[in-house]
Amino acid sequence: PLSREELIQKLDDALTQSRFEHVLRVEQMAIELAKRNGEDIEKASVAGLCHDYAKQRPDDDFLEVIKKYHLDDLLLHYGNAIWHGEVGYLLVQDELGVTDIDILNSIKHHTTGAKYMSKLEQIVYMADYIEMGRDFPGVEDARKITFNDLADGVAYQTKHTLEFLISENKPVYPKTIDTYNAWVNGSN
Ligand code: DGI
Ligand code: FE
Ligand code: FE
Ligand code: FE
Repeated sequence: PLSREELIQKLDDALTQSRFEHVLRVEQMAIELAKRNGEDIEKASVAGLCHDYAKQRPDDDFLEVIKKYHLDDLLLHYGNAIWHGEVGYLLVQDELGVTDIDILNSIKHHTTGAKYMSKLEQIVYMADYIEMGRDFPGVEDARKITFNDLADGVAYQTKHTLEFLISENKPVYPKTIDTYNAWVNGSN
């Protein structure tokens, strides 16, 4: 596997400066949440660093991976916002040599969440939302809630993201609804 230094170099090459700085902050927040929740620090570091690796790739790169791996045609109705995680984790696997399935799932699910999320998946989903560079109304509440209880943080983000998508008339990916039903409504 690549060392942290080698990973950092690849990410610096793949991302804009501001996106690169975001992934470094997500790494720091993922490590903080891992410490608070008894999760593996090294895995949190790698997952935090790699979560947005594919964010700046052209659409054609994702379409190629969708074809190569025979992924669900449903993906074709969405775009980069969904692809960079849901498809991008395969680029992290193939290009960065990450093999740990928990890390790969954390990257896959970092935008939409999922019905079932491991501790590490929850950590990356939340670290992306509350990293110290984020400043949206409610981010302080989100940090407080997440530091107190990771699953409560997942519910908070999921509810607010769904409200945001609806208010903007954006298409909601089915997995985002699954996450809502499992983590917010709880009756799934
Ligand atoms: O990559 P980041 O900007 O760090 O953050 P992200 O990957 O969590 O989210 C990227 C965007 O994706 C964000 O504006 C919210 C949006 N998003 C989340 N769920 C859905 C979605 N967009 C659509 N269209 N559908 C979804 O279900
Ligand atoms: Fe992302
Ligand atoms: Fe996110
Ligand atoms: Fe991100």
